[in-house]
Amino acid sequence: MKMNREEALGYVRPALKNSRYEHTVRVTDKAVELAERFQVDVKKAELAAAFHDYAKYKPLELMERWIKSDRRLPKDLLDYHHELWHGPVGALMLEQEVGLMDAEVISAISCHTTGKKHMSNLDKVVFLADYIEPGRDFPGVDQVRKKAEDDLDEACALALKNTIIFLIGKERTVYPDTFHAYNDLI
Ligand code: DGI
Ligand code: FE
Ligand code: FE
Repeated sequence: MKMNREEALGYVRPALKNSRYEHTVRVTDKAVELAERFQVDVKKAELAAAFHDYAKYKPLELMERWIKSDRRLPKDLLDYHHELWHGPVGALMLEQEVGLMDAEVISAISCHTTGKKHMSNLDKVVFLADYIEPGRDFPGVDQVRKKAEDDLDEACALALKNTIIFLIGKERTVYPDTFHAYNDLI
């Protein structure tokens, strides 16, 4: 796991659309800023953020095969929206492809969409950076940005609350880990 920022971004770039790559660069910058603020390992935050959406455009059938065949991946992912798959599947793909062995980085990539119970501060930094990067513009994001200036847990709790309310408003399912993450922080 000896990759720097440029190597990691260079690795993910061909796997992403341009706009998604630009989002990834902004998440990486934001994750570094948050890691410095909240005393999280900056290099790990940078690497996890650079890689976080790596599997975003992988074919659904490929991701489905990974979920079915790797026993570390929860099978219930298949019962929920495929939008949730790219984190957990991407983390394990990267582990295999680039020998990204660091368990903390794998965890942060894995739970960046849904959160989970007992998130580490590294998990929270990547989750939050993805939510508040400057290109994001959804209702309530400025309030989360304000909280992120001084309280990592409160900022994550608010982001999770917004996501849960948004999903329920659209009558979409909410993955249980999202509730676990929320309950844990409240
Ligand atoms: O990959 P990004 O677009 O950068 O962001 P993301 O990984 O946070 O994915 C966001 C999408 O995932 C957004 O459309 C909302 C959706 N989402 C997040 N949590 C849940 C969820 N969808 C469902 N069904 N259930 C969840 O718990
Ligand atoms: Fe994502
Ligand atoms: Fe993202």
